Amino acid sequence: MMITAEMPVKFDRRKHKDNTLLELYANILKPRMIEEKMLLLLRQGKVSKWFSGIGQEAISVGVAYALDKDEYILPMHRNLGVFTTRGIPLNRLFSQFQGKPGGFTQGRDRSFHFGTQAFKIVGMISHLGPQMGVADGIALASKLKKDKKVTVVFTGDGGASEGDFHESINTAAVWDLPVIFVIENNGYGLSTPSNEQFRCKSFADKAIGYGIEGLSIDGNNILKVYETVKNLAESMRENPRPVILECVTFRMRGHEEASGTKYVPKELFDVWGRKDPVSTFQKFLINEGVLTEELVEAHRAAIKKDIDTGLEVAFAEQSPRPETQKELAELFEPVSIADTSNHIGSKINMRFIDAVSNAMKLAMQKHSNLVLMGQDIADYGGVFKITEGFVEQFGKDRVRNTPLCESAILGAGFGLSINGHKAMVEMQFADFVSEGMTQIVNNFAKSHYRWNQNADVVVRMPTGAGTASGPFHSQSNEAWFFKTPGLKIAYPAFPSDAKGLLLAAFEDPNPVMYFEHKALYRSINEEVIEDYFTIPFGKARLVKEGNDLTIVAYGLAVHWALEALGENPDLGADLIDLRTLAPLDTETIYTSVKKTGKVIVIHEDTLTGGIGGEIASLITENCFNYLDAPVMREGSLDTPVPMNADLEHNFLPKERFKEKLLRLWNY
Ligand SMILES: Cc1ncc(C[n+]2csc(CCOP(=O)(O)OP(=O)(O)O)c2C)c(N)n1
Repeated sequence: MMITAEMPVKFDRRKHKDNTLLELYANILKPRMIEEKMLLLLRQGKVSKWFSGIGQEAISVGVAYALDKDEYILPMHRNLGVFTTRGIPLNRLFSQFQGKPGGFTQGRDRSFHFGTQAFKIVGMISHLGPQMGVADGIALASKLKKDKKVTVVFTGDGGASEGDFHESINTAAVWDLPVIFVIENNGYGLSTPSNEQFRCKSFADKAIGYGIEGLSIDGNNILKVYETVKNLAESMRENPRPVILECVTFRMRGHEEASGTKYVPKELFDVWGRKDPVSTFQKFLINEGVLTEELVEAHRAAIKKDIDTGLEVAFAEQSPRPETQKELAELFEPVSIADTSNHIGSKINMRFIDAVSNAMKLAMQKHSNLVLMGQDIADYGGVFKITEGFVEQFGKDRVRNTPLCESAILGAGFGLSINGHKAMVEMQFADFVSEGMTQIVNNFAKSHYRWNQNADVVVRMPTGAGTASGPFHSQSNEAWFFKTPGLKIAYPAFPSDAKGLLLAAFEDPNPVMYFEHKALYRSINEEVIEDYFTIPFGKARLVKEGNDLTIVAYGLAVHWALEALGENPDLGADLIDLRTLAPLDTETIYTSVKKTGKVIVIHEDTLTGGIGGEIASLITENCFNYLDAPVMREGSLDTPVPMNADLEHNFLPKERFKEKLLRLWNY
């Protein structure tokens, strides 16, 4: 049945006990009263920004009340009722709103942008839609653990236009994940009315396209929301599957308080005002004899006291004192990984690709909670055959073919991590990571700093040119991530390093971008320790030693440098293979430059904005007095990667590097 504005809110008591009804009432009254207080504080300049959920409380409260307390909820910016119904102490919420240390983000993020494992809430990032892929991962973890839990994620009718909506529901459908996708259809996305946002009559209709169940209910009727979610959850715990639940409601205030409501026809406020979820429920309960005017007053007085006490505590709190060291230290979860690369044990000859595959196999054996995800990685073994045979050994639950949904799958990696797993996401080609940038640079990279939640995800990135594959299968994009605080980046050049660094990446609870150059996969090999070993991040390798100059390189460029030095046997150079770009081993670079006085940085990435610029700048600032020549760098042409092999060769910096190297030597 289509829910329309004209339909009155019709409650049906069914068999609900008085106590349940009264608890629901107390729970829906609380966010309303908090919001009324916040609007007052906003006018007094004591709160900076407010996204109001007035008129929509039945959804937040009904959903949160229907779930078990240990089931994850991923709310949005109008879901105060989720936080209050989960029982978060108000002083902590108020501290959070004011950026005080007693909140959940130590002043690092605003209002509802926080999560808390203690209350099983995963707060939003501003980008809205990516939240839904994260819910997929949490639900996948539940399914793998067989803990019979459902996950609820919220989105608005505006957020539902984002690609993440499609990707995450599609993934949940294919994997039968127990996620309730709640769409709060409140008529507007900022100022954009529904008829400019979507064409469907009801969001429930979208479900058929995903092959799943979809329901549309009156979002202003708390009993309806509560019963629907309760019934769905009971059934989904036994029979895991996703469901779309549209809750039709209305946004009674502006997008946020400063933005006003001029664009909303006034009569809509009248119609929906009569359907107010708090007053209609209150009236119903009084008519049912469950609630009295006295009880209403008693509830109000108790909540008011709670609010006043909470505010007093929050206002009395000092603002966080900036401590630079602390800010930097809390970007990552602390970790210490041993260097066991000197491990004495048998070695076998491995190509680069064998080393990557071998490391993944050992990591899967060591970490029973590690889940591999990627396109075609299961029975097919991946396009490079790195996971060939993995399904037989580890099963399809842990070696998962994914639909073509980079963003949802990266989000799912984060969700798995939130719910106790480790994840590896393979980009089929590093180029395709652009489809999932938000998850990496906004979710993975920022969550530990924001609310102390690590993203235990390794993103494998088959990268680079040299295979005449053209602009979309050849790019170097490590610099996209290098400039984002909160990510670690490995980029090995040799099979041993590939293995030791990948195993370290899986031990590290922080997000790691792991670049593996496709042209190295089958072109180089060496003796590699057969057993498990790790190489800690942030330690470069001196591949060659000499006094004339320093070459700083990583990935395929290390091999170009070796080739150039082979052609010039009289040139004595320190060749530094960075091995990891973040953290960057500046100490090894500076020590060498101070010795040689001349340095060139070479990378395959295009020159402008490449990592070489940053390294050159660091060297200039820190080694200026030791330099006998300008700091030089070389990279690919500032164009897309061309397909034709001759054009590609010209694009790549190898020949220009060789010339520049000699110029520097003779400087
Ligand atoms: C990716 C992205 N684009 C734009 C915005 C700006 N923005 C914030 S909320 C919003 C409207 C969201 O509408 P809806 O999902 O319906 O939720 P509602 O605010 O109505 O609850 C917009 C456009 C954003 N936060 N993220």
